[in-house]
Amino acid sequence: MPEESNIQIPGVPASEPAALDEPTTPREPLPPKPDQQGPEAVSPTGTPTGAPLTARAQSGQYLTTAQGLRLGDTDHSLKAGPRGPVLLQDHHLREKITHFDHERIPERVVHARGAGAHGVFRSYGTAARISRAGFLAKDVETPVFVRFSTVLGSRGSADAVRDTRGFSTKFYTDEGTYDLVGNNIPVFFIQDGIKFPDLIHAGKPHPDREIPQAQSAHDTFWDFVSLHTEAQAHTMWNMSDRGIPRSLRTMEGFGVHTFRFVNAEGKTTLVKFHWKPKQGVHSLVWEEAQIINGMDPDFHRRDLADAIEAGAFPEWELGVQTFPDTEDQMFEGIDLLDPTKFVPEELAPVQPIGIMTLNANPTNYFAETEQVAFHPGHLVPGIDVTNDPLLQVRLFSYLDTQISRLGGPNFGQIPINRPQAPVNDMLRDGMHQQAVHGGAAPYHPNSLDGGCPFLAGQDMSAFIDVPEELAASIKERKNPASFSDHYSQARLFFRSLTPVEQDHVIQAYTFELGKCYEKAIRERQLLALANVDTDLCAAVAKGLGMPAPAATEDVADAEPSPALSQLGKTWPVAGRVVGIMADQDSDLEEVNAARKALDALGIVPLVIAPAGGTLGEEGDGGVPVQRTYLTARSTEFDAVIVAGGAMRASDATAGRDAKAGEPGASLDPRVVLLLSEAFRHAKALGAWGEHSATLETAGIPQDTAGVVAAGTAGELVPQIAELLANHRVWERFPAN
Ligand code: HDE
Repeated sequence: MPEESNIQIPGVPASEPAALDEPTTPREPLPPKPDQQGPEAVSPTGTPTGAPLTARAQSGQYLTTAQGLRLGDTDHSLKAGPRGPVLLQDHHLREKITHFDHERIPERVVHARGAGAHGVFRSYGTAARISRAGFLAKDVETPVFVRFSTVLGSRGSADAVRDTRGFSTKFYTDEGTYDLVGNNIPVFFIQDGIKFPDLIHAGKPHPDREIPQAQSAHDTFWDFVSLHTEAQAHTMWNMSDRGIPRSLRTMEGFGVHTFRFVNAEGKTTLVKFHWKPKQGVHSLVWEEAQIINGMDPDFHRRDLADAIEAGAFPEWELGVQTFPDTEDQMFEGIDLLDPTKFVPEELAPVQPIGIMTLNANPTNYFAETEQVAFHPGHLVPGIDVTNDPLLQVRLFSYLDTQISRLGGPNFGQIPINRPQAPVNDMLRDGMHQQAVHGGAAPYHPNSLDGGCPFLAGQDMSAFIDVPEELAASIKERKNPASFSDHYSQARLFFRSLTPVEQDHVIQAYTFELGKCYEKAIRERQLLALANVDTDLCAAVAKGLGMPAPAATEDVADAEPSPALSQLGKTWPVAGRVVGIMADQDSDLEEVNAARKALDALGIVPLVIAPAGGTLGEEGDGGVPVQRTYLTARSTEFDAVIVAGGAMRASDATAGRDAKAGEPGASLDPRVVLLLSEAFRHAKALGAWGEHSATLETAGIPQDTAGVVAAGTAGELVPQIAELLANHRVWERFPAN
């Protein structure tokens, strides 16, 4: 090595310091700078895995490129002079824009709009006799991630549309991930998966103008369901209140298909899954839903996240209906392999097997709710599929769709999709491979890697396909004869509803068909309704101004199933929202007493006042305002209490000096709107003391069901809570 180790630069005297020192002996790499550490390692449930943690995103000291290069400027592109063109050599600009250009991934072809949450499932052990699934043993706690969704709308569409809701649960069990990918409606539109593209093409917006968004009220949808009559049962559920849930927290969930439980002895039982919300099963009314979609398109998503953030963790009990795994797989005349049929609870009770609590919001929507990949074929030992032809096609579709949606076959390595059981597969390489697999022999059998990994037996928790004897048959494109009844369950559902709920169904069909331009489609759907129920058909036909056709099919009657009605029960009131309308004339002590009394019941009190800030002095005696006349709309509240004195319209409104209830008094039109909407939507309304006069002035009749006048806030709140337990004051509906 020359004595002078400085690099020589032509034209530069050797005595000048060299630009660089070439290291001659290896040295330890520099410790990473705080802002250069990798992203935080989290388990699929969002909890840190114990791997070295870094500070949260955006909190590192210096901004860097994706390669860890510290940046001195990210606000100006590199230009040839301040007014000159931008230079291609600006590597930071190119990285920043290129990454941005690719931030979006394809949305789901169906169920694009969703909301997710983390939680835990605790099993009761009641299913242990019929399933050997480890997570169903007594008192086992399994982390879960749930994604609720609408079906038809795009990712940016509104929440409260009339549609089926998806209810997908990922159980991160010790024996591998189990996905229960269900809906809030127990029957489906089609019996064979080959029809799914037809169904979805008909339901999605028209291909020419791409309207309407997230709705079934259009010609192509009703064209399909009226021609394809096996869809009538599911459509009937959509037209009922189930199509517009009040909250994701107040929805039931169903596995839809019949699945198979396998116990330790290999004995099989057929099961249908049910999620029963502890919060009750509640819906919106249609006018409310339409208002919400404009006022707050994120209504369901916000409600779920707010409840979890507030610690009001929603819970669902998981239950199963069980059926003997007989050769014909029929139960009480119902083909258990027909996904357009459900089994009434009166014939097969739902038996609870565990409880799920959602207790954490996602940290990052994209990483978790968007990238989560469900698949009905993600099974664990003890749970298997059946030959339901819809389920069989799903087993292909869900894996397939993730490859284009998540960009390759390694989507299982995305944090939210990572199993919490050890993974020891022989899948290799592919787009977005994250693992650095060691070893030489990713094949089986091998001798080079010691023969590893080995195959497990049933006693080592292996998934063993249930041996199933198949009847000798011919290969053909045909349905079994037992699939041919398309109307009896639509009839059973409609006739099991209370008159109020039936009225909603009539209104919904009339609305949806009223939006169809083609007369032939309306006529054909009326014909289908005639086969379901002649009164229903006549009422819808009347609304459409069309003649009611006669039934063409001889449809079997079934015993109504009262369990299908959402009415007539009482439910916990915790988590419901009550608006308290107050103003400068309110008795603030009473307002605070009402807030406290509601809070003690777990009800969320929101004070609505003319302007934001605080009523009275900030501090103990003051009342913080959560909503103003401008930001409030009746749809946010399950009940409304009037606690204000005047609530007069501002400027230039006649009678502004008169007290409410006095001649000449006039209320702010937004107050009138809020109260009259709440009244029309059958919500409980109340006032104490002289404030009843405000209700009167708003046109709310006093001695009406669900309109409560009390002496004090303390007397009023329990009465409002009692009404809330029924969800709405149904005897007042409709109130037009
Ligand atoms: Fe799905 N369905 N589906 N589906 N489905 C998808 O998978 C499909 C069906 C359901 O939150 C897709 O990952 C076919 C029934 C839910 O990520 C896709 C058929 C039920 C979700 C797909 C059905 C469902 C999906 C789109 C007929 C209720 C949202 C993106 C054979 C039991 C999952 C994706 C989530 C999503 C296909 C029928 C529920 C394309 C072919 C029946 C809750 O794979």
